[in-house]
Amino acid sequence: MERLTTNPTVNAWLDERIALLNPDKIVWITGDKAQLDALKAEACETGELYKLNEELLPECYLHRTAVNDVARVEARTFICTPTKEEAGPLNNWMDPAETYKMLDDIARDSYKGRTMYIIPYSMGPIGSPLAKIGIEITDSIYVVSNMAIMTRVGTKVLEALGDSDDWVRGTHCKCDIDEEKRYICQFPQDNAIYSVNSGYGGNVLLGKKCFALRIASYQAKNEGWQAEHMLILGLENPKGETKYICAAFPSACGKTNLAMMIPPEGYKSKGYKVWCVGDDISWIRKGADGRLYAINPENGFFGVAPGTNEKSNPNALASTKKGTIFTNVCHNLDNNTVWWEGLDKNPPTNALDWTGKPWNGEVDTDRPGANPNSRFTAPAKNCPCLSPEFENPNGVPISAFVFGGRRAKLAPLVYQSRDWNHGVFIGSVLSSETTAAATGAVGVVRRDPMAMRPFIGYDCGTYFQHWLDIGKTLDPEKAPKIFNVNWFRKDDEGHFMWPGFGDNLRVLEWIIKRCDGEVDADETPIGFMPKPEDINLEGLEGEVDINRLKEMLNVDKALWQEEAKGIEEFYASLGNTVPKELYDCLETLKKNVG
Ligand code: OXD
Ligand code: MN
Repeated sequence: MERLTTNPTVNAWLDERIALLNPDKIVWITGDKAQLDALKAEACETGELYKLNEELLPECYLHRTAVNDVARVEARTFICTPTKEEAGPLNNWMDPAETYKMLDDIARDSYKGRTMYIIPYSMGPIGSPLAKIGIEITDSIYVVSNMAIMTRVGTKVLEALGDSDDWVRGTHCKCDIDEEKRYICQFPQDNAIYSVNSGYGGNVLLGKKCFALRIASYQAKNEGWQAEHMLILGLENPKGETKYICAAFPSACGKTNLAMMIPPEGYKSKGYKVWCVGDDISWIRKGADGRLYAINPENGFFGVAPGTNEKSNPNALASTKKGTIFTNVCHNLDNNTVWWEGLDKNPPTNALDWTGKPWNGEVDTDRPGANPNSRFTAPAKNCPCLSPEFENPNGVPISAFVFGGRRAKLAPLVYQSRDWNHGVFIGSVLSSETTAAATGAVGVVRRDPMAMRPFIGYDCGTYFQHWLDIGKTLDPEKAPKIFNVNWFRKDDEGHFMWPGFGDNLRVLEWIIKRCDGEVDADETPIGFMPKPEDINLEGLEGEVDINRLKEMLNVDKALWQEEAKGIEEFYASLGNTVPKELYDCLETLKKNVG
């Protein structure tokens, strides 16, 4: 075999994998555009990809996954640590030795008659002190093409790796897309990921959730940094000063929309700008000046298509206009473009639905044109508000961490933690009420600590301890301030009280003012809250007035007593690794709202 590196650990691993998987052909992904284009052309011949209208959507493709393979599968995702305790109560666990054997038995000879693609990739700008390298092998051109958008791939990555052993081994085998034999396994101690019987994004683009969150969170604990499920945005004021915020939200809370939001008119005309550094994942480390710096380890957006439109997120929509791969959206046959629910009010009448069956545009919820979890994989460089700091190898300095979820009645529009440990407490009990978008009952509170529930690669209580430990290394003056937001509060009639989208900037502005010590706050039983007159409501006349805002900032003690009970139960379910400091915060909360 031709080799693109002399790295002995890479070559030994590849030799072992090749002997097991038995490919007909081996192709190293070099990162050259010509190679990637040729592969996509090949995939178009087999039907794996479909080339879209070159004038309207240049260099864009459509892919359909198997109908049984349209989302991440948490039930089939495993953390394989030597002991079950290391994986903790929130993860599925299997024994590493037994799991390797089982997966090898499933994957053996599965590349026969196929090509093995070797993808060297960097999470983060190549050579950045915050970046890390992985190698994924796959038998799917769809995976190669997506990885080439979502990460930095190719020969340059191998040059940066040199002879180092610090890289993540990723094996992906499509096999037969058999649900019963689908496994997404992480081996944190071995820097290894093994994914079989899926061809869907989150399960097979191994740099994303598998590496950048599950494996990286484990590495981060051992190496003194943080891998978080957080967007990064920069808020530039009219003086040209930019402050950066990292924010974590569970699914279906509008994270990509917040990361790319357009300031409301009054702000825009004054010169405020929002810059997107990342929409999903942050890798965070202390810099030489004692502040925390974050990079986005990704190089593209793997966004949910339905609901993305000119109003909800024009920047995301613009990002999909070139060099994008669409997965499981509706195919408009009249002009060979794509459509999804919520794009506009004109569904195509001559179309194929996401499964490839004829579809006539009848908006019938039983048979949508696009799968509700259909996606776009779009290059970050397409984003009109991409931060000029996107490629900065040292990352951006973080002023604030923001946690948020959907709580119809409980959480106020915004509040600030009393200190770092209290902020960790707030993140640790992050919760969201289920929406109709997910299966199961609507309105049920799901605890999703730091929005990391399916992504912590080790024990949850130990992860909380790591957050507390990071705090101990920071000068409180330099540590990011920690906040909670709730864009989804409802009034007694069930109407959302806050307009959301671009108007969320009004809340971010208050957050930055708090970080800069420019504004006072009221101390309440749950933390610091804005004085209502300090949230700018100019331009919201007729939508939100000061009385409505006061309602949104109300803390209902009876509801918080219930919440404290829920937190107590949640902590109890996590076992004895939940740090004492967090129980102390819970006691304070109980006392304050009792
Ligand atoms: C995602 C997710 O796809 O968090 O980003 O599920
Ligand atoms: Mn995510």
